[in-house]
Amino acid sequence: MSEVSDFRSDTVTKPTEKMRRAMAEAVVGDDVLGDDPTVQELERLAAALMGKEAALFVPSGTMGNSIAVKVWTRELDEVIVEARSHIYNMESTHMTFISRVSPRPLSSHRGAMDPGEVERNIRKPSVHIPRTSLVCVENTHNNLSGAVVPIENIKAIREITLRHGIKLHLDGARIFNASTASGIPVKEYAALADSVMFCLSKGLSAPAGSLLVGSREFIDYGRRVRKALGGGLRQVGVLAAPGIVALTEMTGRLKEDHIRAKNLALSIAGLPGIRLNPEEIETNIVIFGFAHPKITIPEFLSRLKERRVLALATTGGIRFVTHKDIDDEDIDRALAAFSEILG
Ligand code: TLP
Repeated sequence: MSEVSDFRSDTVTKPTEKMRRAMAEAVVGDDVLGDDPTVQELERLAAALMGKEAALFVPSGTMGNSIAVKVWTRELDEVIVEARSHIYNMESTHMTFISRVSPRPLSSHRGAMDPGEVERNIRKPSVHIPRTSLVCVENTHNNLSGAVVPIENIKAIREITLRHGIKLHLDGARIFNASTASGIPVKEYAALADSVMFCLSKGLSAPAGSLLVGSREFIDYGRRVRKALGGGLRQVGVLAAPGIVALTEMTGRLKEDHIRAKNLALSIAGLPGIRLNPEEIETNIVIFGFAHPKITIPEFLSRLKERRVLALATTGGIRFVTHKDIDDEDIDRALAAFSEILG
């Protein structure tokens, strides 16, 4: 157990010893000039894992999503997004800021948009209205407690995008969590999308970095967009090296995070003020509504903090995320804090 039990996000993990060694020993070159062998190795590995032609190493998930939207759209276009998605709510409006396109948010059942509604929202060509060029799906769905979007739903949406000649982008920041929970290989999810972004710096514990995968043509253009956004980095093999460790050694342990999140959810579900259905916790994110007669959300978070338990307020209430640096003793500390505060 660490000094502080940090449940704010799976982004808070520290690199493993092996990652730190890999960083120190990485063979590097200049990646903007295209000759960093460690970045190239990571990109080859990512493309192979996802069954795509090519991959691009980017500094963050937000940049990966921004590049995908920029490549797949033109000004005056519209993008169908899920209403609670990260790309729509938590990426500082890059759709309008960078790509100059408008998002069209649709509601969903736990991240799964109704395919019929997606189809009804694809615009008919007209000089008056935007052109729909892209649909974005998020799996797992962060703001909906890490829900796994069923593959059948993505297949149905894919069929519609193909029929209408528009693109499908998958925000797979936590696609390995989706795969762990569903037993469906990441390649099968990726096969349904024209592009996939996934993160090394979330459950997989690398210190930084995400990957964008897709066709060779998509990635070649995406590389130019990355440069224009200031995301071309030089001896970045030092960051790609822990990314390789993340992909080869860290995906297998995600199930431990899922078990801990479920146990936490089951233990707190009945406590006063907490609104949570533990059956809905499928991966490593526990979001619960909090409405207590005497304690506000900020007060609750600060009382948790006094007990060395960190969590975040979110639109749905309070968020706890399990990850590599949370062990059973951290869960016990959190549960003790819950019962002391809520009694
Ligand atoms: N999510 C972060 C915060 O922004 C909330 C977190 O702590 O969960 N897609 C999804 C589904 C994400 O959850 C995130 C990060 C991103 C994209 C963006 O990744 P980064 O933070 O690397 O830009």
